[in-house]
Amino acid sequence: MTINASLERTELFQQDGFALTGPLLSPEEVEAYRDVYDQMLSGRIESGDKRSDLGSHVPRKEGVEENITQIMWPSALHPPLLRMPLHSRALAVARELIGDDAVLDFDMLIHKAPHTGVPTPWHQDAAYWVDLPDTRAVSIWMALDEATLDNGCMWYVRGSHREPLRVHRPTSDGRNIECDCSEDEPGATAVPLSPGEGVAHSGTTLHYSRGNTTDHTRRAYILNYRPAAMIQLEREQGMDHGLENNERKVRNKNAETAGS
Ligand SMILES: O=C(O)CCC(=O)C(=O)O
Repeated sequence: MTINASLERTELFQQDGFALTGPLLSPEEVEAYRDVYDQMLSGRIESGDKRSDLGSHVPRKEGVEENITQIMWPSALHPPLLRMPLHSRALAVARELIGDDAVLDFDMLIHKAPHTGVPTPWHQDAAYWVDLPDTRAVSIWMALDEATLDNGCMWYVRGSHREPLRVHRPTSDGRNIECDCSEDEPGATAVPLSPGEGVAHSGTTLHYSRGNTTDHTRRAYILNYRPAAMIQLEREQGMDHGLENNERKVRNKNAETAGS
């Protein structure tokens, strides 16, 4: 499968802060990723402290392991993923969108099991990250299931990447972060996707997803890219997105809550 380099996609990304990538995987390839994904969810491939609950601030219903399962660094936990097609295709899209010096910073899985019903809190990714002199960053969010309004497709606020970071605060249990925003915000846009399709967003684009209220699972694979020199700067400051220490907090001074 070839990825069409399209000027339109780059322009949309710069203008809106997000843009569809189009198909990244064939149906057969989607099946292969689902297989690895499910082995991670079941624990057959261990994820240790890289696994956490992005919705842990909401009481879990009986029998629910996590409201929103988040597994950082699947490619480090299971290196064969690096040789599967997604990484090279997503890298090509990332380079088209933010420049040829983009390399993989980290990857992650975010899963919403049927009827867990917990929204991903509104946030801008950059609030989780240390402030860097070059802020170019792109996340490629790829659906492994049909992503719909009711199972938690992504929502973005068009143009929010050009505004200052909002103040972020820890979620009520202190394990994740959030900011004020809603679906009523001007420019808020839902992005339903088919399996194997992706959407790219910048590090400063406001986003969230509804809880999964359906009978079906919502699996997403997310890959984050930024300039190689900035990754080196991050790592020098101990920022590795959970590879060594999976602590999720406000790190960007521009997004700090007064007194937190
Ligand atoms: O999958 C989700 O619900 C949230 C994804 C997200 O926050 C991200 O990709 O940065």
